[in-house]
Amino acid sequence: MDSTLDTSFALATPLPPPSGSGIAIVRVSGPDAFRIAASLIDEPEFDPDNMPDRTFVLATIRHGEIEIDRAGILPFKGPKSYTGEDVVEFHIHGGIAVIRSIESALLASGARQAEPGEFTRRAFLNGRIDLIQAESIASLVGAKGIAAQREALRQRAGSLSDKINFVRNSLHDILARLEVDFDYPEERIDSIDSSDAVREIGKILDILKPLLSSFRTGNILKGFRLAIIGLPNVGKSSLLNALLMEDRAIVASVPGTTRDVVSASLSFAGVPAELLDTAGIRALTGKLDEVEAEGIRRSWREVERAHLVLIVLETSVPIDNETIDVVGRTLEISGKTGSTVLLVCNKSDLAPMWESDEVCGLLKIEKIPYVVVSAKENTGIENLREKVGSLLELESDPQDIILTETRHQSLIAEAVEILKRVRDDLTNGSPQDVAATELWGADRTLGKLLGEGLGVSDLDEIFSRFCIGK
Ligand SMILES: Nc1nc2c(ncn2[C@@H]2O[C@H](COP(=O)(O)OP(=O)(O)OP(=O)(O)O)[C@@H](O)[C@H]2O)c(=O)[nH]1
Ligand SMILES: [Mg+2]
Repeated sequence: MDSTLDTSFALATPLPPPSGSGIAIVRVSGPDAFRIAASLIDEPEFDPDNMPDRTFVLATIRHGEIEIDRAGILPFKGPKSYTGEDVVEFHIHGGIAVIRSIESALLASGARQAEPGEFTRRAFLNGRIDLIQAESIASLVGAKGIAAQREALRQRAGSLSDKINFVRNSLHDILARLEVDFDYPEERIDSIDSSDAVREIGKILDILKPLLSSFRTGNILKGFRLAIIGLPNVGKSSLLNALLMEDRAIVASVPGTTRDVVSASLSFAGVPAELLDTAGIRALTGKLDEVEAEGIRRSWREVERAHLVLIVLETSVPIDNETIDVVGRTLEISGKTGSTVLLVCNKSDLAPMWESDEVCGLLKIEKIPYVVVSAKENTGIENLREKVGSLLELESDPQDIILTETRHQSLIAEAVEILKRVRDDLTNGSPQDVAATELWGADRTLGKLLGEGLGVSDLDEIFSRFCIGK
């Protein structure tokens, strides 16, 4: 996209179904937006300079001899518009013929079809918003649950940008004092010695490191996978049904009922989740038929893909080696994938053979979280839901900032690496001018988060994930 911006347009609402939709909105932005709109508006006269900004007017839209629609026109005068330029929205009837004819009229009047995300890109290029805020708009549009929506709105308001600016200001402060030192070694008034610099860098790391670890939650907020696993007949399918409050999976008293993965959607604290009920796991020996063996392989595959694994245990029968093996192997996998494991002691309505708080000891594992439920009697299910929410930190403190973008995570990780290196080098007596050069590198890396120093192809990549008309 050319940064000397021309005038472009796009349908800002989805293409309507064959039966049409109530309205469709076509947005036009750029230096000629008002002139082009005026040329298409038959009556009343469209004169944004002499009417209050953002006033909705009903007008007849005509291109040459052809009447296109009787529609609402909403002008936004730049620079106080979404893109920072003059913008006109045509709120037209949502029929495909109406949409196509206004698009042809706009093309014929000299506007160009906008690319995906172009309006937000214009807002960024015109300095209305920084790049983090621009990306938050794509996240908001793509949010599938209220948690992701809330976080996108916070970042749109500048929560993460403010934090990055704060960190960069602290860096500039250290740099100014380091540079005084080596530019004017005789004037030691405002200078900093290496141990002070090390301490100040430590404070910056204390801000950036928790931000980095919040990325795990940020990823989960977009939606997570929850696998339910365990030995046959422990009540996995019953648990799925209890969580869903519907009779989704077949439950039967014969072991080996579930043979394939059964998936269902559910939301936890505003976060969409995919629940996966799996085939009961038993040792893959010659006794198993081909179908059950394949089912078990699929169960393990779900454990590998899950963000959270619920291991269902049956407290009404003694713990056996097979149970210990399933728990051990799950923990081994979760250690590699970084998933969370929760033990679910089921069938609490039956006389227990063992106390639930002994479970980790009996399983010969370190203490890990557990809940006690009866899937059949529907007890403990609310507690289980709450436990899932707290383990995955779904209900974050409104003050916390959560990283949601891989781009942000990798730039911050890069800055953290540089800062750690500078801190260690200064501690080991390395010269301050070398440290200053490195710190400027960290500053540039953080600047990229806000969009500084990025090329056209970087921006192309970032905005390509936006939808047309945004
Ligand atoms: N008493 C009691 N019985 C339960 C409970 N949960 C499940 N059951 C029973 O245990 C049996 C097996 O339940 P399922 O939900 O099919 O167990 P599963 O783990 O999915 O079994 P597979 O699919 O064969 O691996 C059924 O007879 C259920 O009614 C519970 O909380 N209490
Ligand atoms: Mg089952």
